[in-house]
Amino acid sequence: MNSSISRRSFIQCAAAAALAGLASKRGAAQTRPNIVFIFSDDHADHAISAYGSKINKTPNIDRIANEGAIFLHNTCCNSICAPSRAAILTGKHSHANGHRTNKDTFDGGQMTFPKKLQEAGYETAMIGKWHLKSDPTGFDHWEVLPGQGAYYNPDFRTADGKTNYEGYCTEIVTDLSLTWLDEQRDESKPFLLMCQHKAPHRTWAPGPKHLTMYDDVDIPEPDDLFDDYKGRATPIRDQEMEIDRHMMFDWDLKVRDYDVPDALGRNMQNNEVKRMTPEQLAAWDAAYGPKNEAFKKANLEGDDLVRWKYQRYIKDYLRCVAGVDDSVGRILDYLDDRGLAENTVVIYSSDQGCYLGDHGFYDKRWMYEESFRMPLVMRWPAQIKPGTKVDALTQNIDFASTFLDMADADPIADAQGRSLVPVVTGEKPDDWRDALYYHYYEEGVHAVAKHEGVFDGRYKLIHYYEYDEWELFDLVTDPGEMQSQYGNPDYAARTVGLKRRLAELKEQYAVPPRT
Ligand code: SGN
Ligand code: CA
Repeated sequence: MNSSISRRSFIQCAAAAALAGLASKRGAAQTRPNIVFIFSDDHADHAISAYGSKINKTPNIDRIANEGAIFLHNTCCNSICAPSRAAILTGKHSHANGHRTNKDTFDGGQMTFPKKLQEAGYETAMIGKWHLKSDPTGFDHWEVLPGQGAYYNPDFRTADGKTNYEGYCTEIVTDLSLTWLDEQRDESKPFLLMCQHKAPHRTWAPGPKHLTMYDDVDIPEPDDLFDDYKGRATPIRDQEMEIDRHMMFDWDLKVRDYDVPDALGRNMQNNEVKRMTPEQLAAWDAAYGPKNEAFKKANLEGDDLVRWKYQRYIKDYLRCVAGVDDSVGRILDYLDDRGLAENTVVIYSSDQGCYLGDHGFYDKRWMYEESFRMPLVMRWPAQIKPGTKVDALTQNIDFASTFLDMADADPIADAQGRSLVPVVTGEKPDDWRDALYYHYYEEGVHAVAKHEGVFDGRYKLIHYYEYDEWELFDLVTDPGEMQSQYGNPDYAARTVGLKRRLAELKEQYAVPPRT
């Protein structure tokens, strides 16, 4: 592919940006902002230094937070990929947009924020991981990975068919995004660019530039890497997402030719390795080969083996994150170079959080903090004061209303989320929500029980309704959610109150009764 971005003069672009801004309801002098929404897959906020990560640095994502706002209590309504993306596009909970699990197909006929932006005169593009099965709607331009997509030499789907690019996915998605910004968009219009990375999703395959990053350090372990799953309801003991028991040596941990199955009897061959060019494979083997030999010689067992698996997992995950952070830097630099930074909102987020050894897990799905929380940082020079910290309870269903508000476009009439613009510009409405609703519906891979729940900023009540079991956590006294207080008489009144709040939220959002 052509990764060299042709350069237009600063003056030409600045003039186009000025023309693009029509007089808005926000004030005649102000132009409608461009929106660059950078999104990744499974990037937990505790792997972002702006959120206080103890394990890595993300200087470019931090730049957005420092020059704009960081949301401290942003969450997803359903901690799984496609449902989170559908909630973002529609501004609605999963039951209302029809996308409850990764197995569903997105109804692209329904109203979404990109469609509303188009109606308002925006040029829209979607590049990277889409994962909603149906073709994207509401975009003037789209190039998406089929399904989960591949890290190495990925295929893309476009309106004209399939294409393939040689290289590393995060870099290719960035190149395609910059090419659209620089050469393909209609410069007479304000724009929405959705730049959506596959990284750092399983199987956490780092790019050539980061294969040996962290080789000489030990990454700190979470306190609950060896969680015994006591003090919680039954489902946490029945899951299949433990680093110890449910990671495959070849597929997940990149130890080739090591014939030891996981606790489920599996040891599949890593699919990325099969896609690589000889040069890519040589670089990969040069990076992993000696480390794998040392691992085999060490004959690790028990906790030492778990610790080794954690290090291999977290380093690969963080190497993928480093690629995403580099991409953010390239996009910020591009906006600076072209004089577009001032009138462009830049947002960074990810479809859900992820367990980074927390509770001994990888993956997501639970309402427990590490995958319930979604990172959200936002820079908008004209409206957001640098260093803004948002305490309000916010959720992915708020994104659509937020983007439409920023653009002064019509809202989605029946959206269930609310614009974050007042919240982030310091005028939090008095009637801002005091509790969040959550509902996870999927069955199958990783064996996480269906559950719904409510979180009020301190207390979290979770109902595993197919088990008819509950958990109640006080995040102030038990931030790690290690000891459920459900059934503890000291929490009886609190439990009644939270159950009532859960019922009210279900009524407010018109959650259909379970059949
Ligand atoms: C794949 C992964 C799972 C992951 C789901 C959903 N396996 O099936 O570990 O939970 O995707 O992830 S993999 O080894 O094939 O990657 S999601 O983010 O798309 O919802
Ligand atoms: Ca995901």
